[in-house]
Amino acid sequence: MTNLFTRLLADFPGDDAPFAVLPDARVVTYGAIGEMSGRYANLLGDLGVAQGDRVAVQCEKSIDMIALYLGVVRAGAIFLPLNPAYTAAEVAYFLGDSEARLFVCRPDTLDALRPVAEAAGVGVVETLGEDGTGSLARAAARCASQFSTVELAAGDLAAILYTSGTTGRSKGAMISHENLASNALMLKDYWAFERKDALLHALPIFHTHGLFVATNTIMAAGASMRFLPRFDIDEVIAALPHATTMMGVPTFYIRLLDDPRFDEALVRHMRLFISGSAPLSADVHQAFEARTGHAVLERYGMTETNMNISNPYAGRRRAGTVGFPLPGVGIRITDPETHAPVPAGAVGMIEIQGSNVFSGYWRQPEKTASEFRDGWFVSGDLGRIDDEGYISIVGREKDLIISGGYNIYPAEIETVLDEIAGVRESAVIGVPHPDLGEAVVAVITIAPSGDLSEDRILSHLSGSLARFKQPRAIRFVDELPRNSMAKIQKNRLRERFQDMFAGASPSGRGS
Ligand code: MLC
Ligand code: AMP
Repeated sequence: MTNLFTRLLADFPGDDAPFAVLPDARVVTYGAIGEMSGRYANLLGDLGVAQGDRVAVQCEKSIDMIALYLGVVRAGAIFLPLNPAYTAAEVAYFLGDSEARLFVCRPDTLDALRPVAEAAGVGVVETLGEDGTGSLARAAARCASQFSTVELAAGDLAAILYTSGTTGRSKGAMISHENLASNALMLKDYWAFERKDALLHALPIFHTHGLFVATNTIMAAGASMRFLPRFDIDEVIAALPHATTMMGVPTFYIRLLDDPRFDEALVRHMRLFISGSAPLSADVHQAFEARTGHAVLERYGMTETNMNISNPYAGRRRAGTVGFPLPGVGIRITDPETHAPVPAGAVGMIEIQGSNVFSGYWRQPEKTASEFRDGWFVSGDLGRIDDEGYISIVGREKDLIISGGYNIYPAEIETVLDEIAGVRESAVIGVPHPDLGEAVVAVITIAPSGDLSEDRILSHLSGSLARFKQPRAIRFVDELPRNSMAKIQKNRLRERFQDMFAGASPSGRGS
């Protein structure tokens, strides 16, 4: 019984139990999602997708996309979700690198993406719309709903999620059935999810948080979700009275606090608010508790490891900390150079071990080897354990920006900037932003003869990089600060530009 699907549903709540309540009030039961996933699993076989084949999906959030995810898992194929914001150039890389067998895109992007998929060698291209339309959904409707879930070995892969890197190309994190099943079953108990819980689900489902932490944990508990297409403040406020729990990135909580309708009465009935994917500031944590009486439960995870550290459900949830190692997860804090454990209370590299930790990066053995030390995964995050055992994330050794819960690697943006004629040098930094936590800013030096404007640079980037990675501002400087080793001192740039978004209100979010 190693298939993730079977393990998540080991304590099956019954065919009639609600699984998801959709925005139009339609209720999808556990029986219905089981049948939908069975149809997709049968269809995959008809399309020639075999066990271990990659199924890349770039679609809007929908219940059919969840059913497709479960169908892929049941068939023993590998689910590879892609952010709908990715450009054709970005998709081309993911399809080629993963050697996907099937690519599913939105009906309205088919014309643009079919040639991209064909050039990448993908054999089959189908479509799936957010309203359950598209060639894949039509074909699935003609398939049998009964499917015998494939038995697998624990290490077999369920998903590949691409994460960018500090250098070079994006890496596909290989995530197994065991990684996901062990984490979801543990989280269900640790966060006390029960059948009667209803999770307000406004996260995207192409990432760890919305797909694995939210959806898998709900299935493991036999609970249900209020399934919203995205975080829209009006829809979230309308859905809160029907939910018992919510999971979100810090931007969700910042936006809720910025809305006067969000008050104690609206959420008095709620059991739990969970935050992760980016740091929740102690200020936001305290403001939330003052407004609602609820202490947000902050936890820490990664694509490569799922969830690692969490504040307690029953004990004190400490603002500015991520809590304790989760059951079955080993955490050690080490010297970044020597990897020897640091003295108690000192800051060091967070290293992780456990059945939640991925097996490596798709076809990048050297990269995999360089991120593991003696069987411990080196997170790139810096942390400290206090004398009560609470862990704080105090910084990152990796050059990474987290904007609204999305990871953005400066190196990727700098590479595209440096290709622009007239750009001499670039340094991309994260600057504090009241809505997104951090916003991307590019600091540039241009050639003496160059007459590059901010608009020209941004329009060049728009063809290559997803919108969320594009800088919110460009700053031109004569010289980039460097240390004695000639390395750009990004900390000095961050200091110089740290107040540039200080005046913007959370709801005035674009700028
Ligand atoms: C959207 N935009 C962003 C952005 N999201 N820009 C920077 N960072 C982001 N996160 C762009 C839009 O394309 C738009 O472009 C402009 O910003 C304004 O959009 P918006 O309407 O304000 O954004 P919105 O659609 O409301 O989205 C913001 C958000 C969303 C925070 C609700 O990004 C979101 O749901 N984030 C969650 C990400 C997540 O799930 N991360 C988990 C990763 S897993 P334009 O063209 O209009 O200017 C992980 C592991 C773990 O990290 O531990 O969980
Ligand atoms: P991702 O690669 O998208 O999975 O993002 C993982 C990264 O998000 C981690 O390595 C951390 O840097 C960051 N992260 C996740 N949760 C938290 C948190 N609660 N506090 C601070 N950083 C976090």
